[in-house]
Amino acid sequence: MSNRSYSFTHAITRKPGKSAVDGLRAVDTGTPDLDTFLSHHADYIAALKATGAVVTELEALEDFPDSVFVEDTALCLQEGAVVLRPGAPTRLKEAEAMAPTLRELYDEVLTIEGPGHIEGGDILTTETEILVGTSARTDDAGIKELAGLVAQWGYKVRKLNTPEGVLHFKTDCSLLDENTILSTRRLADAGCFEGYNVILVADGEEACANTIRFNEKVIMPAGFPKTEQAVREAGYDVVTVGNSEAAKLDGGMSCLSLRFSPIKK
Ligand code: CIR
Repeated sequence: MSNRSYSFTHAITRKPGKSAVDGLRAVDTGTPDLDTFLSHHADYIAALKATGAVVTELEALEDFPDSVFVEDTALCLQEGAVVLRPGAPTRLKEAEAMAPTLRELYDEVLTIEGPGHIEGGDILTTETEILVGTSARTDDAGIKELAGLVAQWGYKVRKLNTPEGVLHFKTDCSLLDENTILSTRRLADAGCFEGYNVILVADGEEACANTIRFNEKVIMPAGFPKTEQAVREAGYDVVTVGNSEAAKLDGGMSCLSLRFSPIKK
């Protein structure tokens, strides 16, 4: 069975900078501690590498407090990458800063030119389709432009709604395998995962719905024992990584990397 949606040879990460303390957040739950953030970030990279991935580790960009959350800057597929257009004004130019790295790794790099906006946190690539949630950061025009670009590589884009008050579509869901999605109840109840198996995160553990499947591992944030157990019991090989500091900035496991296997000509 093909599994291009979670088998990856490469990842890109970016170190959190000192300016991360000024990162965007919906609710202030305290200032992230940079040393702890750096230590969690190193654990995260080690978890990616342990699956066999080559990780491009970029230096911090102090001008962009949220630039550790590289996922929002690009959509990485096998055939090429698309530089996105973040809807948060303070993050718009982060995408441009990622483009040279993508050009080193891919033959083809396309760009969302606007006027629409789209962030990677709103995009869930499954084996058969690309699901994109509209949100405060991602609008219809951004989704339409993305759909037009990726059609040339044979991808279908399906537009959905991110639940009200939720930052990104993938704040509430993750891909576990070809047919299985980990989701919060509120997102699954919206009916967007028909045809997929859904594993629900435990009530009260919604903050771990943002998890990643990376090769043979499911990388989950630490501290969500009921959901971790459910995912293990479903047969997945789980590794947990501390996420307390990224969580203060509404960030989780997917936000911290771009994951892909570029096809080089
Ligand atoms: C932001 O608000 O943009 C960052 N503080 C968090 C971004 C999280 N990214 C993601 O879910 N893909």
